[in-house]
Amino acid sequence: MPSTSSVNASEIPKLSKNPAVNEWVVRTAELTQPSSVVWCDGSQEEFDNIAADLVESGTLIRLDEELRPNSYLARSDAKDVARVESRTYICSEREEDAGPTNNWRDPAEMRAELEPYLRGSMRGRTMYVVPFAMGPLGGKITQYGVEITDSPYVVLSMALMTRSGSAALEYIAPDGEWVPALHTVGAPLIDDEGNEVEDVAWPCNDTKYITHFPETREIISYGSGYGGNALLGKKCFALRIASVMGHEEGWLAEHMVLIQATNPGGRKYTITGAFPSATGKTNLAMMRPKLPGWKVETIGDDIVWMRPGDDGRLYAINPEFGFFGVAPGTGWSTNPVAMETISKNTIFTNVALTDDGDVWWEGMTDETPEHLIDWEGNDWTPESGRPAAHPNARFTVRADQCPTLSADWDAADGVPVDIILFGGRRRTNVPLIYQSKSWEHGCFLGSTLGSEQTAAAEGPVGVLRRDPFAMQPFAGYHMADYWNHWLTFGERLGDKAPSIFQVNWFRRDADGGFLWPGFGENIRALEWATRRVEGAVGAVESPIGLLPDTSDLDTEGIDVDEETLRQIFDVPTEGWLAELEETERYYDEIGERVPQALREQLAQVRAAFERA
Ligand code: GTP
Ligand code: SPV
Ligand code: MN
Repeated sequence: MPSTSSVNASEIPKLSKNPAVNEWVVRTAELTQPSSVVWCDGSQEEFDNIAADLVESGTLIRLDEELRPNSYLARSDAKDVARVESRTYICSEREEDAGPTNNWRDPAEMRAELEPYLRGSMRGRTMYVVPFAMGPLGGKITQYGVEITDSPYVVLSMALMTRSGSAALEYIAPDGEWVPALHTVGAPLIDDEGNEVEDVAWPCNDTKYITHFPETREIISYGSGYGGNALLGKKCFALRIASVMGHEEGWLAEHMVLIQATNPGGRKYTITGAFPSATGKTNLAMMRPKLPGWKVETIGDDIVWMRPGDDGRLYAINPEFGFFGVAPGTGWSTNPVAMETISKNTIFTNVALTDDGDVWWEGMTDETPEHLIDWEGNDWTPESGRPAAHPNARFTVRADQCPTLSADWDAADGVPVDIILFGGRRRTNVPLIYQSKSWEHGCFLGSTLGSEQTAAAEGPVGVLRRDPFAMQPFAGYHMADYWNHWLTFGERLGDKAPSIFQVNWFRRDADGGFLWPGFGENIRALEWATRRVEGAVGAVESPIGLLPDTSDLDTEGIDVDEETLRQIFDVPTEGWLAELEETERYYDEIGERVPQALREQLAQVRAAFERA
């Protein structure tokens, strides 16, 4: 039974050294009217108690202890399965600062619009206060936040995904900076007339708001309990708010994977890669390289913060503490490291349940089980004609369970970057790998990144959309200013700038099959990139950039013949002229602020095709 009375403000503990944190907690409780307030300490005991309560209430199913120790399955509401970009807002003072890629609202108007939704939104529920750090505690690049949420599932997720609880709270100094992040599922257990409402396994609201206030560095999220809508340290803070911070302070917040690849000679390369949602970051982060003698170590799979160090190089950290990875397509043959990582202590959301109490999803094993309970809780057989797991089903797990985690992953001030990759899902046009001719040309490649849509957000799957730097849904300010910010690093870093490459693991043949085996074989493309960085191998000039001489690409032992290689590296003039026209239209949409340097790059590529 929910308590019908809301918490008394005078009874709320004030645990922060920072009075603004305490005041915000009290003010939020007065607004949302929960029945109790709990400050989370981040302990294992706290985690286990909340998980046990959620099992009892039916939100979590405890998986078989032998097959999947200390792990849980959650099934979301069928209308709450991914990020909702259509309901995501950047509320900057001036509309032009949000730019054409964001939904904009006036901050005062948005606050007024949200107020009636937030008022009483936590009635009958517990309000949890979760202090968290993005980055290693005490690190130079690290930022702090406090998420208030009425979702215990979110509390567990934050415990796995961030450094959270008392330890993080300690680092929020009395006058230190911190980001308030308010989250409610928008499903009070007591209605406006004071009547009790029955709880459901996955409370949420049909109305959703994911709002950001960049000037005041605030986040308010209403109505969803899923992923980036609700784990506010992730896309809301570490990308949308942090990108604004980085723009003002001279650093970069990026939707990137971060790995170290070591060659057989023992030389280690730090590689970051911007790939749109569900386009291979986790797979690259945990790659088991198929070339003999190579080793890949994991630092991050989704978000990277980078800033120039004292030695003039670009240093990168992963601000997160865990992985929220796409389950479908992750299997023993494609990504064994991920499979080991999620062998225990994992929360799965929207995957299928096996008859013996384990999880399953499309692509996990070669054989499909004969019977499952699907992600919506219904009986399922291979004849059902629908996927057993939702295409955006995910696992949530701490990074330190990853067997390939780098010893440097926690390095307070990060690791210096050698190579930056940009990659999308592209059936046509884009070769497996090519190098940019310069930093500016590399920024051009980033700005023109396109990808076929996935189930990670609303919209038609498979349709090509522009996703510059994989940041289309995540840049918290004007996209053209963001491009310009990238351009400024060329001068700042000079000859210490990382080398930039474009990659595409997803090119198809005429029958729609993938031309390139992908996954662990992608090391063959990376190997070429590292040899380019060493100056150990030449490249072939083309209108779009520096291509490998295909004889320099190691294809020994894989089923890629010369004709396939030709298709993988083909640069069709007609297809590219159409693409460039499309790019020009896209630049026009972004508007007058598009940096002249990028317009010039576009003109140069076009001129090169016309010359050819
Ligand atoms: P977010 O967490 O949404 O930001 O995405 P992500 O980029 O981390 O996505 P992830 O690595 O989980 O990729 C998801 C999908 O990409 C899965 O369906 C994989 O099977 C597929 N994938 C990853 N790498 C490759 C590859 O090299 N080739 C092919 N064909 N598919 C790949
Ligand atoms: C993405 O969509 O890029 C994700 C998943 O990484 S979410 O955290 O839900 O945004
Ligand atoms: Mn992502």
